Amino acid sequence: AVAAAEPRPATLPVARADRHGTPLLVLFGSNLGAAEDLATRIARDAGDRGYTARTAPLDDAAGELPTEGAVVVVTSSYNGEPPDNAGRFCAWLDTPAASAAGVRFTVFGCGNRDWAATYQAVPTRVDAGLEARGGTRVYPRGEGDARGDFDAQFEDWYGGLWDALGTALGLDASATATSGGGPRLSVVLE
Ligand code: FMN
Repeated sequence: AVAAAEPRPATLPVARADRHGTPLLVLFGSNLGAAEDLATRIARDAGDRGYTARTAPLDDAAGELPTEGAVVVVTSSYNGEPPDNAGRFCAWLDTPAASAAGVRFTVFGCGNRDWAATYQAVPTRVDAGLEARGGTRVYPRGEGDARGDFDAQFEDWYGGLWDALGTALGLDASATATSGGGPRLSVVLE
C-alpha cells in the first residue's frame, strides 16, 4: 500500500524544482496602459525564470523601495510630466530625504519623439534620481519611441535584461533560464 501524502494547502503554487525565488518588483508609470502592459510581461517572464515577481504603480513604491532582489521601472511621460500613478513617486525621489541605497534598478521608458523637447523626460528623471539617491543601476536605461519601431527597440533592450539581472544578483545562469518551451512542471521527490 502507498502511504497517503501529507495534505497540502490548496493555494500552494506548483514550483520549478530549481526555483530561486529572488524578489523582482516591476514598477510602472502609465496612463494608457503601454508601460503597464510591458511591466506585466516582464513580471510574467520573471516568474518563468524562477523569480518571485510582482507589479505595482510607481506611486506605491514612494518611500518603499526594496533592497532585496531588484526593481525594474517602466514608465511613460506626458508633456514631460509623470503619468497619473507616478507623480507622487517622482516628487518623493526629488526630496533629499529619499533613499535608494541598496536598491538595484533598471529603467525602460515608453516615449514618443513627437514630444521632442520632453522625449523620455520621466524615465530619464527616474533613472538619474534613483542613482542620485544611492541606487545601483544594474542595466542601462532603455528607450522606446512610439513614433519609430517601438517593439524592436524594446526587444533590443529586453534581450539583455535577464543576463544582467542574474549577474547583478549573483544568480546561477541555469537557475534563471526558461524551460525553453518544454514541459514546465517539475516534481520534487523527497
Ligand atoms: N512621450 C515622451 O517621451 N515625452 C512626452 O513629454 C510625452 N508627452 C505626451 C503627451 C501626450 C498628451 C500623449 C498622448 C503622449 C505623450 N508622450 C510623450 C508619449 C507617451 O509617453 C507614449 O505614447 C507612451 O507609450 C504612453 O504610455 P502609457 O500608455 O503607459 O501611458
